[in-house]
Amino acid sequence: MLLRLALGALPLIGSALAQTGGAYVDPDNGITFFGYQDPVHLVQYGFSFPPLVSTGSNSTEFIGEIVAPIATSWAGVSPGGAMLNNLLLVAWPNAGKIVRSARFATDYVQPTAMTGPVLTDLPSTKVNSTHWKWVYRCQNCVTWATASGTSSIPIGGFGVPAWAWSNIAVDTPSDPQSTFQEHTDFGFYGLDYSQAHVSAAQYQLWSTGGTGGGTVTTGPTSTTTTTGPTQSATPYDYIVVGGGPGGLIAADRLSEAGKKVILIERGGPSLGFTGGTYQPTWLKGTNLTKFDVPGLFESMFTDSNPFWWCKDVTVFAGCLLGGGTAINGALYWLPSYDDFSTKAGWPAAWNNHGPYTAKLSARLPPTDAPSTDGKRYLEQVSNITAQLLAPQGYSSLTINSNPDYKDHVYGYSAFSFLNGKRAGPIATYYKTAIARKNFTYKQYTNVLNVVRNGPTITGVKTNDTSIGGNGIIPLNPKGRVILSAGSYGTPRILFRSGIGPTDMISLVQNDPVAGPLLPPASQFINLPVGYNASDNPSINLVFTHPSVDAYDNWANVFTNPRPADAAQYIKNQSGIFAAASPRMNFWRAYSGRDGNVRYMQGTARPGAASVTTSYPYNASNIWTITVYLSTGITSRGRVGIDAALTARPLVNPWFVDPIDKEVLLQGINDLVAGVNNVPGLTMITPDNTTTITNYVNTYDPANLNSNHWVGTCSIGQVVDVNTQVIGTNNLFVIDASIVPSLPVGNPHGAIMSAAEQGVARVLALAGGP
Ligand code: 6FA
Ligand code: ABL
Repeated sequence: MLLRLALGALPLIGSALAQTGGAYVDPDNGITFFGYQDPVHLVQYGFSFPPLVSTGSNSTEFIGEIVAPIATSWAGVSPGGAMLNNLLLVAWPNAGKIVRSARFATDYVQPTAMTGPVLTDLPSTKVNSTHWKWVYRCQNCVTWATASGTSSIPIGGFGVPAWAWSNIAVDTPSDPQSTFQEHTDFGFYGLDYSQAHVSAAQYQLWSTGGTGGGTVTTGPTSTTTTTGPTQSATPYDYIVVGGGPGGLIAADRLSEAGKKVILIERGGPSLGFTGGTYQPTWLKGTNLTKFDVPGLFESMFTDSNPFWWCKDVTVFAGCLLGGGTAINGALYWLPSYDDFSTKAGWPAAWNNHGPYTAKLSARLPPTDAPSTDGKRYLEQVSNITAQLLAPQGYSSLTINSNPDYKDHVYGYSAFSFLNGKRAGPIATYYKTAIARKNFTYKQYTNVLNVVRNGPTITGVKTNDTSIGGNGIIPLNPKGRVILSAGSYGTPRILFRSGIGPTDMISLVQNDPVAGPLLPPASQFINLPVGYNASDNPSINLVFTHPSVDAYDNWANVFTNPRPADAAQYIKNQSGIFAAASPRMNFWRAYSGRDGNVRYMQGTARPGAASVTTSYPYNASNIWTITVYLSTGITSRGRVGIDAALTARPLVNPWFVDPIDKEVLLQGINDLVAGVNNVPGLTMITPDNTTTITNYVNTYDPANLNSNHWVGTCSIGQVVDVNTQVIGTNNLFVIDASIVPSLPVGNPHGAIMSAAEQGVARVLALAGGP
């Protein structure tokens, strides 16, 4: 029970602090707090003080709050910033109530009860299934006695409050003075306490239980991620599961049509305007998060705190508002005719994607010059790629102006960014949906299964048991559920609903939690969910060229960006940070010996994910071409779940058909044959100790993954022409999983066009709400 790792053991490191707090208004109680959200555990800590006075003595109290995801077993704060000789406030939930106390420690052992502070819980204190929240008034809390005199919160100046967190329950949860083990994590943030004061009238209102009227007037803003009050079991016309591109487009169009819609997303906010707060220090004071800034894309893979990845999917998948489009490279291609062709597996009725793609590009026009000043930056890689390709018969094109030309063409990388910021479906479709009164957005809520009576779905079961007591969100009569949980998430929900291959449903049956939620076996629906899975195999080739600025391999963009580039971006969202890493894309068609045409795609960017070479090389000149096999792939794999219900590939989809590999090898060999024609260009991975064939043959299969999974609920196999799950009356799928074959480019453009078409068909289908 010793608290060896102690807050006080660390020096106060004010100026060196990575994080600073700011003002925010808690939407639940309308109180202006000054504080911080710990980005790892997502706990919000806030304080609000009465006015500072220039004559006489200051008030000795404040209002505070701790808002914690339910995984937090206990959390505490030290407004003074150290563990020893300081006011410590700790809280945890127990039986639906908050248990809390003021503590004090004179050594790094269990802090004991502190006499002096008077704690009063304010009315917005609560516990629900996703969060607990302690909002309190702490009187006689600003100055306290210590062995050597007194100590205080520095309410007129800069302070470094500390927080402590644990996922290990306290020993006696009902006892406010319970002992507990040392915190499992702790941290500090900078807070200018001189700014953390509100008017006397506001303080009076809030400290006596009143709410509302809060404003943010000073300091950087942040928003709490608190969920609202407990939801009642309101029925909806449409329940959309998953806030990725498929779900956002579906939910927006359904709500636009006047339907009563709820969108349920398991993750939290992403872009600043959605409530996201995850920022590097250099963006403090702006409303821009890591997800907003295109130039932070490569840091998604190197962050020490990647809370956005779905932890129960074994490949990269984004579990936050926007799904993959909140964290992806945002390469954005308007679909080609082939992408929706019958040959690709689409029903003939889907071939004419034009009207739906037009709806998409009207909402979200692609750009190949995303910087707000219209200039292109860091273009050395584009120049060299052009020098490599032009002699091989490639022509330069604005790719999205000619979506059907994909043979021997290259062009600037195009993105789904707007105004120099990540946009995708979030800054467009979500933005319009959230403004509608008939649209409800529920975040941090995991849908476990659909609830059904044979072929008729009556609602969805969520992990939020505060809803109607059992977590079920019901449908209105004639209501419909749309699954948009992605190529891994949607199959898992189907398996857990008794829909899919027998072996997958058996795994669910064996699970002590999910098994009892299955319908009776007589109602199982056997469909090839998870089969026909496809992803582009991709191979990285790493080069050096003396003209290339590898941009420090993007290693410092989050923590320590080049100052001029950071300043330029903050000023007007222009410059290097206004684009993700890719600079150039190219395509070429090949005929395989089976008579099928397959396309190769290339993406060129500064930097490299890894270098394996026997050559000496200059790391500041490295750049990468990722070569993908695209349209025409014949290999397919299988996606499913394991006994832990973790979603994973069961059969890898790459190079199952040897002709896929032959064609990609041919493409790489052709590309590499031109390297010697470009002065100064050297390929370092692979180097001359291995052949291209050996390089490809020994490539780590995990690295072949290009994150473009489609097909696991393919149209015509799992869903019908209207995206309705075969054998059900009112269950639909609108996401990447219905796409039967990979489109020619990175897929989110084609997926969004498919979502536009899918939701139009659902709305047009008779029998709905
Ligand atoms: N596609 C492109 O076109 N261009 C790119 O540059 C590109 N890059 C990447 C990339 O760099 C990475 C790292 C990844 C992972 C993907 C990339 N993609 C790119 C692919 C593209 O993002 C995906 O194809 C696209 O986002 C798929 O869209 P879907 O709508 O089918 O699915 P998502 O996974 O995006 O969204 C599913 C949502 O459902 C998530 O928000 C998730 O949290 C939510 N969800 C899942 N299960 C749920 C449940 N049980 N309950 C509630 N919500 C759930
Ligand atoms: C995509 O479509 C791919 O899914 C991503 O894998 C790709 O990003 C982006 N677009 C941009 O081209 C790459 C990163 O550039 C690499 O640094 C990273 O190692 C890789 O994704 C991980 O799959």
